[in-house]
Amino acid sequence: MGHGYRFPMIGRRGFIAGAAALGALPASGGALGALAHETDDTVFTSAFPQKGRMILQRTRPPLLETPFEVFDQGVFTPNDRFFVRWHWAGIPEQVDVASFTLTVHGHVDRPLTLGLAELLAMPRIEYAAVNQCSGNSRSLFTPRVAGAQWRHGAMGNARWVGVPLKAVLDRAGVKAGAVAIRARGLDEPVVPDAPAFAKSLAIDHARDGEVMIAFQMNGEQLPLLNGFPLRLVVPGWYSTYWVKMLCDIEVLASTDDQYWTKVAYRIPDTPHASVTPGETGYAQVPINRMVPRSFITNLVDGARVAAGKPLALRGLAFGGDQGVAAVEVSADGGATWRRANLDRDQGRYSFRQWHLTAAGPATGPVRLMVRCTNTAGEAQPLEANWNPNGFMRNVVETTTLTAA
Ligand SMILES: Nc1nc2c(c(=O)[nH]1)N[C@H]1C(S)=C(S)[C@@H](COP(=O)(O)O)O[C@H]1N2
Ligand SMILES: [Mo]
Repeated sequence: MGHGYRFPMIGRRGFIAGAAALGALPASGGALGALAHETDDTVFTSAFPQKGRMILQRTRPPLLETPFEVFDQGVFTPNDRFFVRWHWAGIPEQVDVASFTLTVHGHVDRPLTLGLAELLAMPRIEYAAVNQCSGNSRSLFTPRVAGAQWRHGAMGNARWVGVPLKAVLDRAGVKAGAVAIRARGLDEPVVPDAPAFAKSLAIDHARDGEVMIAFQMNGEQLPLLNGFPLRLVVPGWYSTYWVKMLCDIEVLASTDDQYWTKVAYRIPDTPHASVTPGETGYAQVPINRMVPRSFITNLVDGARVAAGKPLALRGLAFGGDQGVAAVEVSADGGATWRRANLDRDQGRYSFRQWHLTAAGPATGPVRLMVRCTNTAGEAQPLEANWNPNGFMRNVVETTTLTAA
């Protein structure tokens, strides 16, 4: 509290980045695409405001993926390499911080309109949390499914600072009988009569004291494309709920029947949200909490390593909506596992780095598997899940090397 956080890069005129690039064409790509997590036809771009070199998935609306090598560089994902995903292309190119407001209305005693200065004056909370798209790693689904063909880079970890959503709801006074809040941002559909992106959370979840209205990411203001000036952070839950450019919170007295909650982002109500391709008639529920995942980050598929020499491995893991209890590595297809060393604990919702020196591999192909178990005892499955939206991949990943 009282640290005098300001928006250092903006004045009264608001956001000042090369915002024209929002509509720009991708920079020429491919040239540096030699890392095995990216293929020869991967297109890179550095043309988006406040973003460094990213994998271009789509230009309008922008879908930018974090190149995998970034995950080997630290436990936090730098803001300028953090992935970007929007549903509609109607994204403001700048936001005027002096006139921006957040409105809280609906089933409340006192509808509110808060300016940024008022929010910045409220008591703050801070924690690290992974923001991961429901469709992260979708390109690995077999059979292939429609949607952005993300590799593993539709995720990132940041330290978030903001105010608890609960504190703002308390100021408005939630009335008895409220069942949910629905959040939306400044972005707008570009198709007539299409539904603006909005997501709802159950009222108890919204008031758990952890769900945050964030204004700081890794010690800086949010990049425009990550939701400047405010976004919801819903730790442990998929990022579809992490509404960016948050400007409107409606307290609902009945369940949300709008498209983005009622129809979109639903998963089969089955173990691992998994069904058989072609299967129909199964029950569905809104996507919700994340599940554990882990990655080797210092070696990618196709890397050559020295036979007979100890092999230094390191990577990232996260527990979903729980902390990381263990990370294990197998070099024999899952028959035996060795426990990795866990690096510093940055909190339950954060990435956790791990490292392990594996025995020198014999000459030939080496298949390394990595598995995370979270503090609730939930481990990554050995078999990949499948669903028609390509959501919630969390199978134990395998990295194939050649020892020579
Ligand atoms: N206002 C708004 N917020 C949004 C979205 C959107 O389209 N509009 N997309 C959601 C989805 S599906 C994802 S994956 C995350 C991506 O967050 P990021 O762009 O900061 O990485 O934003 C979420 N919040
Ligand atoms: Mo997403």
